[in-house]
Amino acid sequence: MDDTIAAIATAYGEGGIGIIRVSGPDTLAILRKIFIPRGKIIENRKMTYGHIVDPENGGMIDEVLSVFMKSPHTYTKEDVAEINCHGSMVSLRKTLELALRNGARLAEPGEFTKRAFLNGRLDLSQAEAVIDLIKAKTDKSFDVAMEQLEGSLSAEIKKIRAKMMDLLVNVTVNIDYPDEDIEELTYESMETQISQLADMIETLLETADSGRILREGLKVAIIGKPNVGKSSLMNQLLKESRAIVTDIPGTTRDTIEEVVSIKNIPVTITDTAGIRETADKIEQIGIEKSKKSFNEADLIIFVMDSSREISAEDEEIMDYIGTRRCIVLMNKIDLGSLWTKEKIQEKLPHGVVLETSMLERSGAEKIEEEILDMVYSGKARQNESLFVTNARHKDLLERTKKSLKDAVEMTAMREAMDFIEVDIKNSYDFLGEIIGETVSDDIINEVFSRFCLGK
Ligand SMILES: Nc1nc2c(ncn2[C@@H]2O[C@H](COP(=O)(O)OP(=O)(O)OP(=O)(O)O)[C@@H](O)[C@H]2O)c(=O)[nH]1
Ligand SMILES: [Mg+2]
Repeated sequence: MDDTIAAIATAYGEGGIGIIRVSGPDTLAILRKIFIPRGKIIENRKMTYGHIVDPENGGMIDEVLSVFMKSPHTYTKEDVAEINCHGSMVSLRKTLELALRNGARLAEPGEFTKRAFLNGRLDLSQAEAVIDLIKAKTDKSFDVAMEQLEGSLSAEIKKIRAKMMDLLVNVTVNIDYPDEDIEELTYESMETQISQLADMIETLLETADSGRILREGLKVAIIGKPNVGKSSLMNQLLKESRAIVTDIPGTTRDTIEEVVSIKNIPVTITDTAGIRETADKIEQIGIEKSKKSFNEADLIIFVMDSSREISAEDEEIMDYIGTRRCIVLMNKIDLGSLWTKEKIQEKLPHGVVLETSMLERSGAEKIEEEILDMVYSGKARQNESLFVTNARHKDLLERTKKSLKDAVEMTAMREAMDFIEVDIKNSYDFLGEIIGETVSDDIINEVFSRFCLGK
């Protein structure tokens, strides 16, 4: 980290401005070489007007505003400069090249944030929140990432670890100095303490399913026979006329995927080709794709035409759904119903059955409510903002839980304290990995490789 890195920090493409970011010990020296301020001086933390000029030939590249920020109170805790160029890829590319020719190296993806982590400004879970923040698709996803960046998850993990450490110290003292005049640690007391720790981990884990969806989005596949109203539903959820709707069965032949925010949850909706036996080659391929979307979905919306008798195709689709999470829509309810909720519920006991009419635009609100309920199922509440969103964190919490469970069992069986101590120590280390205190370089590199350039 003794070198200086540079990158384009803004999104590629045209914009009002575009920013080149530089970080490292040579930042000021590089800035002095390539930037000529109007007032001749570059002051700390002061936005300065001037020009980017090639020192080799005096050629002017762009008219910019530039700021130099002295360490340690910067994003990376190093010296940082940000050059606000015109938002043209030509200017940005040339200014970056100039910085590179005058002492900087091109930053790797996520390297600025990695430096912030390695220099101790953020812990690992906070650094991971930065990428979630950038990629957040809805207000709620953004809030959850922001909360993590502010350190709410870290604080919780640190609190649990501190309790573990107290217990570990107590266990060690009892093992090593059993004759000293110290308070004896009973198995009963140990069991209570370890169970409390396990409960705290469990509470965090309960937020993980909702957390994952807030971060990655909920995948919903709309399936059903031809002509039942799948595309009409798609359009209603998107609030625009995206998919073609006609009264000809087999209108949708390819899958159509769109992302929409439903009650602040990022949802990827896929409208699919109606499933039926057909000799049409194009339709057959479409139906194969429908099945693929079906397999990948977190939630199935099975649409049926309630004004018609149950057909073999409906039966087949219901068998296919089995115990998957699903919402069944008795659509075209405006035409009357030949089906009853009970009949469907018999086939799909896990399903939530709703009556809808896409023609009369009734039912979409109920579907949205149902999606909301599913996402915040369990104990995770909608207005809570501490969620475990990250698969890496979830996995480490699972492992912590397992170790604590083993420890409780051994305590119950009155095993030697040394053995129990090992399990508590392991749990302590697993939690340490979440915040990056006990983590290998490989994992650090893996985490930051997911970032975009310039962050
Ligand atoms: N009466 C009535 N008609 C509906 C309703 N929903 C959809 N329709 C009509 O049913 C026909 C088929 O609708 P689509 O949305 O294209 O059905 P689909 O399931 O996407 O059909 P395919 O793409 O062929 O599989 C259209 O004429 C719609 O206007 C409803 O709730 N009531
Ligand atoms: Mg369709």
